[in-house]
Amino acid sequence: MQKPVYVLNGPNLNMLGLREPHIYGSETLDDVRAMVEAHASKLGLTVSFRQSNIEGELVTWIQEARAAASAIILNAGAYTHTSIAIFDALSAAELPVVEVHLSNVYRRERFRHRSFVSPVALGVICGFGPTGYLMALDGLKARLAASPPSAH
Ligand code: DHK
Repeated sequence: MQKPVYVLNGPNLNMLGLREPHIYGSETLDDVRAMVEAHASKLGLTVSFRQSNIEGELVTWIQEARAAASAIILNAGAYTHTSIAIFDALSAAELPVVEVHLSNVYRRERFRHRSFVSPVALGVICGFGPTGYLMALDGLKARLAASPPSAH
């Protein structure tokens, strides 16, 4: 059986629905989780969907993913723009990574234009709201079918 796709969400994403809805939309993180789980099941994938406000916890989950996951979908929130620790963990994970952002970070402040995730990502999706997570699953499904993950 294929290992799950880890769908990891960083700081403040637990506030979705309440937080600046004109930027991040009105869906809650539970709504996003439900959409992701339903779409994954249509694709024949399983997911482990998580959120943390703590950088080190995200690093620990990425380390865990190396052996336990087939791929990672990561919205690292603001840590995207600051975290060398997350960059290092992703580099060591040796897994396909899709970077997702709800908003189009390139239409926003300059400090959001730099990403420590993009250089180690297979692909980047931003600006499509929660649909971006589903697009990431579609992309990974195609990639995993083309080159199944090797065991670590
Ligand atoms: C989410 C955040 O929390 C921000 O810090 C990022 C990202 C953008 C998003 O659009 O999902 O800059």
